[in-house]
Amino acid sequence: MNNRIETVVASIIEGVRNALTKNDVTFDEYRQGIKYLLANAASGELALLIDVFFNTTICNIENRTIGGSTSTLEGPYYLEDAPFVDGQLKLYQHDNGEPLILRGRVTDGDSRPVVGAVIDVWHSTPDGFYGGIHKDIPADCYRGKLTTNTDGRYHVRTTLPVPYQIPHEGPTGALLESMGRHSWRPAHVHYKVRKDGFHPLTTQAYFEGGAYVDSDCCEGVFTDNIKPEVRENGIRVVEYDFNLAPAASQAVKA
Ligand code: MBD
Ligand code: FE
Repeated sequence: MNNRIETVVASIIEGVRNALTKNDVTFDEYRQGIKYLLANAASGELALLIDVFFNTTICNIENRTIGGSTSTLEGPYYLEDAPFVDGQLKLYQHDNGEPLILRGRVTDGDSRPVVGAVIDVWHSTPDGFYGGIHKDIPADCYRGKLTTNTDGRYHVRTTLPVPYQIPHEGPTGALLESMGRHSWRPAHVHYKVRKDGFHPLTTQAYFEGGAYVDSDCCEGVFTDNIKPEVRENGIRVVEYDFNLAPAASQAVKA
């Protein structure tokens, strides 16, 4: 018997029962719901469906309990095995997206540099897909691991991501549509920052003034994540510093 599972699952069951009761859901609708979930799972979109509605909730909890920089959703397209890169993400074929530099500094709770932190960076292709997830673009494109230097700094060149429409031919898009919601996310860059002794930080950068920054279908945009449009010698730069909370604080709220 696992008490944590009992507590959380019992509470989820209660929440679902309340929703069914409140809306006088019919047996027919109940069966339709089951059919929908089975079809969604069969299509391989279950992680997407769950992330769209619930990943931000988990981030809000982390932001309340862990400290460090603001975390936001990982989404379903993180791949653990992205290659280490040196200064440049691999682009796909005739990429004529706008050049973009990502850089910044990783620090600890005392503003000291975190040296040797590993930062996974991943983002959409200039035509709105993810390497290794959609179409023909290989998994090592638009993804890579960076390591912070002796000053805690990182930098990498890539091309500007674009607003991202979550797969809308599938059951997740269909559900959003029948709810009268759109299926777009603002253009974003994902980051996952890790170093032994610290709580991992998963977050994203959004581009100030960009489409859907105010109406992300995943509700994952927090003010701290919105970065101004900065150019250096004509090239777009996103400067993003990350502050890591100690790993021990994971246990604080047990
Ligand atoms: C994404 O690219 C994403 O970042 C999230 C959170 C959900 C779906 C697709
Ligand atoms: Fe994404």
